[in-house]
Amino acid sequence: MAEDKKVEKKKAAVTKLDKAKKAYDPKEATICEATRQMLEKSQRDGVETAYDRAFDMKACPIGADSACCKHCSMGPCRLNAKDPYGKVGVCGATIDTFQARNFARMVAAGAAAHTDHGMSMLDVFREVVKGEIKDYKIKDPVKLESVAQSIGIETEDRTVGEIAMDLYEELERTYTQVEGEIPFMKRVPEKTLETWRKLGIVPRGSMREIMEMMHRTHMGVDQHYENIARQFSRTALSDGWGGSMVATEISDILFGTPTPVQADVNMGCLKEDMVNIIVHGHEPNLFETMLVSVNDPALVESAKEAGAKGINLCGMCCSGAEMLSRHGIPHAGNFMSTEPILITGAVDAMAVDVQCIKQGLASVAKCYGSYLFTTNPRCHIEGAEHIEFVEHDPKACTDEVVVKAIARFKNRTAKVEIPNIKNAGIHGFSHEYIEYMLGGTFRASYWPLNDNIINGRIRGIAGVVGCTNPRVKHDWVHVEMVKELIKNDVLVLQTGCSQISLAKAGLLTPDAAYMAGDGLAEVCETVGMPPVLGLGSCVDNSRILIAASAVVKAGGLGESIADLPAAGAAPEWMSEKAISIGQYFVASGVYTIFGVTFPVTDQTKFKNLLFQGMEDQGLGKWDFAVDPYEMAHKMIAHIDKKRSALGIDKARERVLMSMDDRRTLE
Ligand code: MSK
Repeated sequence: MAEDKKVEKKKAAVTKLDKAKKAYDPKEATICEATRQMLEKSQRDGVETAYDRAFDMKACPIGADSACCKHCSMGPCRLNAKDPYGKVGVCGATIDTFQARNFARMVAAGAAAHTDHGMSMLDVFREVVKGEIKDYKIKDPVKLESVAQSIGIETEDRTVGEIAMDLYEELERTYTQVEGEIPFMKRVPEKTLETWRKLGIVPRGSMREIMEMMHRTHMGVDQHYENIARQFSRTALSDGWGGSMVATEISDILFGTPTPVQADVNMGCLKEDMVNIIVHGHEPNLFETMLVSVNDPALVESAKEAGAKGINLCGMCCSGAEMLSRHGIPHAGNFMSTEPILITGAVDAMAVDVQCIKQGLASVAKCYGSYLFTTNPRCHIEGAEHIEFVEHDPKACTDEVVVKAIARFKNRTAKVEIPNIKNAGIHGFSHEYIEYMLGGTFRASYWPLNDNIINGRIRGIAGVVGCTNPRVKHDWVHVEMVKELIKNDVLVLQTGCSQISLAKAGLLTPDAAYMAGDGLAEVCETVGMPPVLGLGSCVDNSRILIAASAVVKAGGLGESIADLPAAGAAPEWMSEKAISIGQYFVASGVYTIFGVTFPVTDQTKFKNLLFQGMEDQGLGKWDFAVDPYEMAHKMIAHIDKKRSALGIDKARERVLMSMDDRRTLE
């Protein structure tokens, strides 16, 4: 008992800020005004956040270079990044083996997170189709048909139920297939697939790929960095073209394919006089049911009886991005704002499911008397209350969260301070909507996009995605890099926390076209679209892959994804999922640049493989820079290199010919 008390005392010490210590400057930590305001308040209140911890604790330099190995108890071993080939591990493993194995395990963990998410969605879909889950239904039968057709399932004269069951059985192979190619390989451009077949990296089911990846990186198994790299490419592809793609497509079928919707982002979405509930995480089921609960007349009445004007529901991180895209639900902030929002004192309950949930939320929530509820059996947090979310009776969980949030509202003691900042924007672009927006209902096509790339109005396409990270100025790298890209006529597609960074900076509105170069601005003004298109959550990077395939198939820009004038970036990444995403972009043929830090040792064969060798094999390649302008210009240089290879490096204006002109031609 005395021991328990000691532990509790220690815990309190680490969550309460030592005001005597030199603190970081919130103005230097973020460009998000709302987050800054809350960080200043956290310092006044003596509450510690990830910003304090990042300031206090330097990243481990050996780990940052990926120069350590703890795969067995003969070690852990560490090598010298300054002299990478001067030493080997106790077993004889070289620096290249160290790095390749570490990188591979990051890919495996990231891929596992996305594919497990996708598999959960598929489980829900199966139970809906069988009639066992009644709270959800197939909301988008048109998408159901088109996904089924894309992988060769017969749809004519068949019921929705029949198509759906076939689709379930087929997509289950995305996870369980022991040999042969997974279903969505049918969507990959032929030449890209040919390259993968030649390299032996066409993915089987993700369970097999991830299992093999973990086996190969066990002590004493695969000790050739090139062979390990082939398997981590295959594992990453089983995520992007497998697990993540299933998550996106099934979520669209069940909950609706996003179409553009105007919505607000930022902490000003909280309302002092209402019961505020935040949903944070990744799987849309919890949030979809929470939406039902907060609109339940009995619960709304109960909130009013407690003195509130009603119940206010907001999203954060990728759960938030899903609901922002599908329903226009306000989004309160990205990953590095999840602790700061609790400092408002206005959050009555935060319900979380999986991924990117900081353990530190529990102590910050406790400081302000807010509830933090975990809901998923895979994610419990010490100090948070767990209310299990069960899809067969989903409202039981969400109703309980609402009831407790109402009780907290009634007994709020924390002083409330909500930053009065909201930013409107247009969200909810899908690859289907991009096709419709550019081509129209009767001639939906990617050709107008390709035509504008060929004629040079649009220089190229960039996918800017990923997290935020306290090791760099929050939101700043995303925003500056994207501004530089659009200024240079690069159309930007976004997902995840990056999309929210740009939405807060006002770039997800058609008006932002004024910041774009003349060519891109002309296209945006003609179509009425923003120069930055938000495609949803981090699993929705699969939408970018599908769009890239559609661009190849529309013609005129080469035969494989590697031929496209396109680039990818995660300027403030932090998670293993980001590494898996980066690797499936690279393996798909995309030049991909990361910021913050990159887990390799310089001047090693492994780094060279990632940064050049993969491109030589017909894939894309990795790159790294910290400065946002340098990152943007590296991407632009790659786009220009591809334009030149395609012979479209000189802008070609489309000439409208009169009959006289035509006669002259003849
Ligand atoms: S939530 S993985 S911080 S994008 Fe998808 Fe944001 Fe990165 Fe998590």
